Amino acid sequence: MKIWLRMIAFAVLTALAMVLVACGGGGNSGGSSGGGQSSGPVTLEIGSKGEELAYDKTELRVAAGQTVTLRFKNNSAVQQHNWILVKGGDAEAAAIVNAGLTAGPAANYLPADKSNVLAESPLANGNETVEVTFTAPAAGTYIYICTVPGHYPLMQGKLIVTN
Ligand SMILES: [Cu+2]
Repeated sequence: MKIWLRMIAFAVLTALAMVLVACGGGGNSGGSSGGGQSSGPVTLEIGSKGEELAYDKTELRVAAGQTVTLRFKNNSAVQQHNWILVKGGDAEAAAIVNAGLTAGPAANYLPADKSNVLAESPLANGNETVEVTFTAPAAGTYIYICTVPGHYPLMQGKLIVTN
């Protein structure tokens, strides 16, 4: 009987140890993704450059398919800004800005047709921080812009998406 009890106790302890190791291992691998295609979610921080019509970062990098949370801090006290990721180039960006002008602030200065808008932050008031989470598009170079009237083309940057 004692041998049986010992064997059961040993089995239970072994099972517990394996569970603990599995949990610890999972946590470790999650924290140390070494790049490549299996990149985990990422948070990018960007702000506006004081009272200038500019972002404080004009280049951001992510991996295709990566879940991206972009946190945008409006560092201006008086200006409104947003962060809009455009599908296309300067022509598409200008078209979005022009349509957004008519749409107004309630529509985040964006057209109703958002086929060329890949991601949009809410409109950030002075000293406000806003966020947007999106899936990084296919590899390539994309532009991000602010659609508040008069801010584009000054206020823009490049999002470089790698494989
Ligand atoms: Cu702006």
